[in-house]
Amino acid sequence: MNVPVMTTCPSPSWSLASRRRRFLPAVRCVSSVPKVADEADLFDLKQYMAEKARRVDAALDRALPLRPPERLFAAMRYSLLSPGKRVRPVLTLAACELVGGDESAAMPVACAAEMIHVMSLIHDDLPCIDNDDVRRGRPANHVAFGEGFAVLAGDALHCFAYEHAAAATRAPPDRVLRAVAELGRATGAEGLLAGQIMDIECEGKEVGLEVLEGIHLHKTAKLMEAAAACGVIMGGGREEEVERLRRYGRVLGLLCQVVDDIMDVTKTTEELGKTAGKDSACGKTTYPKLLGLEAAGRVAEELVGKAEEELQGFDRNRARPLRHLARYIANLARYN
Ligand code: GRG
Repeated sequence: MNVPVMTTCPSPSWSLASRRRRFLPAVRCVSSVPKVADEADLFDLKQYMAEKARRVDAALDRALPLRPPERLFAAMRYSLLSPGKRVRPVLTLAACELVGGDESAAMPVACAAEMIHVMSLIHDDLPCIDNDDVRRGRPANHVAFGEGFAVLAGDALHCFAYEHAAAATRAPPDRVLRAVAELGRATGAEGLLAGQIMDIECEGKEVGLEVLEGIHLHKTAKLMEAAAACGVIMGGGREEEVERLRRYGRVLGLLCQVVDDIMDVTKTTEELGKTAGKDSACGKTTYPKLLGLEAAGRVAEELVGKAEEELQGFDRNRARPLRHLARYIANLARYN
């Protein structure tokens, strides 16, 4: 399928997009229906996710008890403990276990990844950014606590993420230092923030597939890459394994976004827990808008295949959760 690459996006999109090309070939749309999960590889991913998410929730709750200044901590806890899928922390835990590490070694860093993610959701919903009133099925943080508190709760969560990763981890200090650096790089001006800037700069413009992919690789995939890489680091994995999981996280991040775009069209606000149809209402470029719903679905399937490729060579049993996680995300429409 020929996808027209239309206009460019102002700096820094092109330089970042071309840098990205070295790591991940542009998504191709395939006309064939890709393979389904191996029938013999049955695994209850839903139960695995629920169990891991339950442990992450408990760890987050312990990490951030209510204390003075109470309204600030209440605002932080409101969003942090709201019902999210916990994809990033589960990614960290599963990647740690993939290389033979223990869940406890990775839990504080896993929680830090979720804290950073939640901070970005709070800030993203603000009237000055994406202006959304609903998040995870509840009033957004600024609706519940006011704009000032939402900004500060996001900032406080962001700081606490690094504090918690550094102070609560019982693992060799070199691993902790590396993980903290990974998270910082993924979040900052060449990571998540760059993606948000690109998004703002492209608002109201027609963009092509390459620019769209550049936005998502930064806005969504960078933190997933870091979450997966951090799991391997905390589990004491080899360098090559860190890089493989980084690539897996990158593909998973893109997959999340393609699925998110599809669900924005196909799901209701109640099903999504956030405003449905917002992308098209705001004139945002999305995968379904550029490719059509069916081809966007095929892109998602192709990304599942790429994620599975990155797991080849690892212990098959230990790789199971991650193998199924990609398919779980592609199937989210059914799970919701
Ligand atoms: C202040 C450093 C700093 C960053 C903020 C606002 C912003 C910059 C970035 C926006 C990032 C953003 C909201 C990206 C979208 C990521 C995404 C796919 C969110 C949905 O993730 P899910 O599906 O949601 O994992 P749950 O609710 O399940 O966690």
